[in-house]
Amino acid sequence: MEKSRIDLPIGITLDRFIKSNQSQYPHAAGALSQLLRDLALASKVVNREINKAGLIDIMGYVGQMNSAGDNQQKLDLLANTRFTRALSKGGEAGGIASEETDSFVDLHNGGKYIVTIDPLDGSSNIDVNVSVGTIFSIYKKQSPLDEPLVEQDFLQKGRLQIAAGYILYGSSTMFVYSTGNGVNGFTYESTLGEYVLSHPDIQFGESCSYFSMNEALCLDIMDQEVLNFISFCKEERITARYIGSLVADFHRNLLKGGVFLYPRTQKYPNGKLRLLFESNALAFLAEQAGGLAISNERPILDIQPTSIHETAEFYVGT
Ligand code: AFP
Repeated sequence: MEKSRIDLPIGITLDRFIKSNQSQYPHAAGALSQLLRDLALASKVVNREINKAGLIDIMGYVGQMNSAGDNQQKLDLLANTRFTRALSKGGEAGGIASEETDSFVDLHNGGKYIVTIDPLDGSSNIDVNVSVGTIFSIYKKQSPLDEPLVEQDFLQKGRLQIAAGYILYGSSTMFVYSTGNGVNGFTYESTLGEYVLSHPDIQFGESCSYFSMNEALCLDIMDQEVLNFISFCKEERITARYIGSLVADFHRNLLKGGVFLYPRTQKYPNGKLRLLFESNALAFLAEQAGGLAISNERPILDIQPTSIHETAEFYVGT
């Protein structure tokens, strides 16, 4: 059955929005809602840490113990710890696969959802105060709930995502997500400590204002069609914009209209970006926002993953 899009006022908090969404499903027990709230909560903690990043060297924190007795960690590891902790304490995620770890974690709680997450994407940009992001996907566990998680539980087509989203830590911090019922964006209001709806029902602009790729790769690109497309963009005087932080590049293109490319190259013959941690979530949002996401000439959401850290070429946008 087609789910109707709910009409809620700008400024409503993420919590209330999630609750109203849930009320559309009379049989929902609230597990997905709680999971989304856990992700939002962890993102607020990560946001606080990222905002302190410039002070870390000045304050001499690196390599020292903090007041809680923990060793200070690199921010991407810290983000991984924060999200993992929030999800395991929340109790709704049965397991997590993170870009930061080799294998998945079974939380042994019988939870019916699993989460794949890139806790801090674009982290090489942190030192220079450029936007970074968190990317997440939520799936239903495929194996019986009373059995331990198996790798196969994570190797699901992107099409099976129940929800997906990202947090952009930029000039403002945003939580953008979809449960398959349109894409909504919430901006963090730090004095309230709340995300509030600022970008309801986001749709890709019809015109392509930007193309985004690392042009230094041009000599290594393996597909002539991609080179032809880049030439076409230049002939059409489409503006090039590339941050090197996938969430930030995707977000700009989503709001303004544009295309992001990470093609196959000599160095990355299968593309660089990870299917489970980066591309699938953004592809889900792109399709929900009226855009396209393809890899190897087919929708990326239809790829059957064969390993957790698998990569794929990625073209997404208007
Ligand atoms: P880092 O997390 O190592 O900074 O990588 C970021 C990223 O995964 C993605 O956010 C960018 O779009 C892409 O890599 C940039 O890759 P290039 O440096 O090869 O352009």
